[in-house]
Amino acid sequence: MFNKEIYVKRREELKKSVKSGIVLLLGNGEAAMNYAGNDYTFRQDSSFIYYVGLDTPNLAYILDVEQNKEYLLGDELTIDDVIWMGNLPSLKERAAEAGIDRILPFAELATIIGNGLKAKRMIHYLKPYRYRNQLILSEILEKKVDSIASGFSLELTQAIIRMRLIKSAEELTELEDAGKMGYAMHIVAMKMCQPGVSEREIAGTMEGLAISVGNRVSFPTILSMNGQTLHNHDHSGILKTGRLMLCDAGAENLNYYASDFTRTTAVGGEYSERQKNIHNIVLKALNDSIAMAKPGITYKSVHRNAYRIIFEGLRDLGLVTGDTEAALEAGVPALFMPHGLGHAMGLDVHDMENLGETLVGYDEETKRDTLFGYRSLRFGKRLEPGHVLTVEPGVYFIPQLIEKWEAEKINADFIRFDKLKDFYDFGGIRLEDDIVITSQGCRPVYEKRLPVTVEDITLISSH
Ligand SMILES: [Mn+2]
Repeated sequence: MFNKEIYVKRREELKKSVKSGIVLLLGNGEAAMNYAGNDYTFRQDSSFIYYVGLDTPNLAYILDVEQNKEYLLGDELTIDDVIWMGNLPSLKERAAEAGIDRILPFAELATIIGNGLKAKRMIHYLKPYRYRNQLILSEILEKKVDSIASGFSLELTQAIIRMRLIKSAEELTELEDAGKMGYAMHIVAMKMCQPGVSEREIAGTMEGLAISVGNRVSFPTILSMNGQTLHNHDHSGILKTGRLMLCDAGAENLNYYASDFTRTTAVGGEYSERQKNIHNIVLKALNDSIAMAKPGITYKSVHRNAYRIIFEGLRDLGLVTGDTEAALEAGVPALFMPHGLGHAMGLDVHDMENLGETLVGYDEETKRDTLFGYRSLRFGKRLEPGHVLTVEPGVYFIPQLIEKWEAEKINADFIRFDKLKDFYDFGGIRLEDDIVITSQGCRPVYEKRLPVTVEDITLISSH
């Protein structure tokens, strides 16, 4: 937790962006894993963390804009809580840590919101992503559960997105710390990437590292020889010489900030000519994207440029053919990279995705594309200093997708389907770094870059 002045300042700024009504930020509760009392590790809501900083369950924050009063709602621990779970500071003391003077029992939430409804005041809440919070909102707002999601406050959501997207100096320090954790995890994975080692052992070791110094992994680790499956959480494989191991993983540090890196390592550090060629195309797309990222440029244009590099690289290898501009218009590179170049990152690895991916990543000026591949870009808008983004180009050979395009003659003029048959056992390569946009361009979030060239990865993994 930062010092309380930071939270006070953030809430003052938030107050300026919401004209009237009652702002409600619901913290998270515990979530039962297989029975009540055997819970998933507690994870506080990120917006609650951003404005209040307290990471214990069953809290809520209320700001009455007109009355200029704010409250922390929660319940004091019972003697049973203390016996089983340990002592905690009182609610009053916890509120003071966040710079909040007024406390109320959690049950008062219904009264405050009920009175607000009677007075026909606007109740600003964020779209819930957990059933518990959906049910609480349904009850206190006296609305059906299925109408809660659509009734969120756009005004509050957009105000929070504006603030959270620009990372302050103290946030960048936290992100750097998460980057350092992610770096250590990936170096270990590269070293362990030897024939006969199981994917599970490597994924488990990485996760162990994350929880040994921080909160957890920032998302379930993607680690597989079958890197063509973009979010592959199946770790049942045993590494084999000749294959690639794609590993996309990151850490959440003790203050909830995330990192997210991807490296693809040849098992035992031995790359074939074909693997080197594809790796170098992805590496060029990564490096050129980083070189291009600066204030004033849309991330959509950086994504398109990455597609250009991938198309031209694959054309040099004889896998595609034709004019670059025409291929980009037709979305040809999406066959090989059916995902976006990157996303915002912060307290969430996909920052604020719960508030609405398109609200975070697009605006009036930059609209989301509808074409396959382009439409998967989570963040497309103009870059500003303080934005933190991932850059993660990839090239994959997904046999089912290639066969679908071949059967349906999709972009058939551009694609050498005959040549692609040889690549059905290739898997995929993705390389991902985390950057922060500066006044001039961008810099890595964590100063040390993971080995990224074939030569440097080989040095680590063929020891
Ligand atoms: Mn990512």
